[in-house]
Amino acid sequence: MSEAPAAEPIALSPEILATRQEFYRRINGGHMAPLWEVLRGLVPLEPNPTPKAHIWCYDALRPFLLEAGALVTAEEAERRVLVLENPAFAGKSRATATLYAGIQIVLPGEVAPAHRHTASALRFVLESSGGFTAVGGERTTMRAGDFVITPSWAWHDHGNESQDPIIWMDVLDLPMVNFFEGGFSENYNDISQTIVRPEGDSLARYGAGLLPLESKGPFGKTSPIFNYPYDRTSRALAAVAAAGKLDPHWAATLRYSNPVDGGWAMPTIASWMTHLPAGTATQAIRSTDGIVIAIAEGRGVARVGDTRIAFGPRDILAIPNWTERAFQAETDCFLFCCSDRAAQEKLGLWREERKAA
Ligand code: 1HN
Repeated sequence: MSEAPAAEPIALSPEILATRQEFYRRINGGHMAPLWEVLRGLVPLEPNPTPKAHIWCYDALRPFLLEAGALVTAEEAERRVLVLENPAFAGKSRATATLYAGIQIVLPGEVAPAHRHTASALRFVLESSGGFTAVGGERTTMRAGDFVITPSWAWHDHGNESQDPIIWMDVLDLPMVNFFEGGFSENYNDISQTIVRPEGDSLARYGAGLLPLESKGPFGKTSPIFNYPYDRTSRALAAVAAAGKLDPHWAATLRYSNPVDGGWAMPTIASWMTHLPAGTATQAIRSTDGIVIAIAEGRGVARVGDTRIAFGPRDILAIPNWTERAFQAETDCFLFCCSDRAAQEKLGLWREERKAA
């Protein structure tokens, strides 16, 4: 990227500087400030990302999650989650500049009580032998690798009637919602919501390449499919990769789409899955969105800016906006990815730059 030549700094006398400082002090008393002192920070030549590239290794994180399971019940905690805090945002509950991420555990027999909020949530299931979530009156069993959506303002509660803990990654658009100060939330009048449709109803109506004649979904701007099962996703991607040429920057990638309008599955958060067959690699690319990746399967190495990061199954990666990323797969890799691209595209902000080999 070519940089505009910086304006020559003008040498100013101490008298002029003092006069200006004194002026700034006086206008500051009237709650005003000189734009010319802050202009470059407000309008950078290009993004200067705040988040750091980071990996949360599942093997290191999992014992803490089980420890939390012994310390507090899901019901008492409301949501028993370890928040994944980007090192650049300590105490701010952010994995990237715009996305919250956490790891949630529901133990056998537990319920995470029903509530709803304006923030949209997604779940990517890391470990399960059959816990469930209920969304808008329908239950879905959550299996490892499933991508599950909780639309804005939809009632949702989680439960686990299996013999083993269920563990998943939550990603919410909370930093965006809270930037707009558009946060509302409400508790349901019972621990679990009333179920009004049989399991699988949404997938049958909206997820079979067919649509009801009246094809407006029940969830407004969010996809009416609220569980995109991993068996379908991984089979589709394996077929795409087997069919031939991989994209140099994206390998085999398919995005999760809203069947009603063909757009992203969620209004603010874009989501896709990338498959790199064993031994393949992608070339560097950067884009203005900040990305959270959960490794569904496989081992490999990510390069994020100048950092090399070895990853394995169920690890979580934060990729800062406008930072080069490239991946090498040692074994067959399936990467679940989500970012603020959906929101950025609506605002006309999203850009990408693909590096030549
Ligand atoms: C929430 O409602 C869930 O429903 C998980 O599982 C994480 C983090 C912040 C605010 C609400 C859930 C959350 C959350």
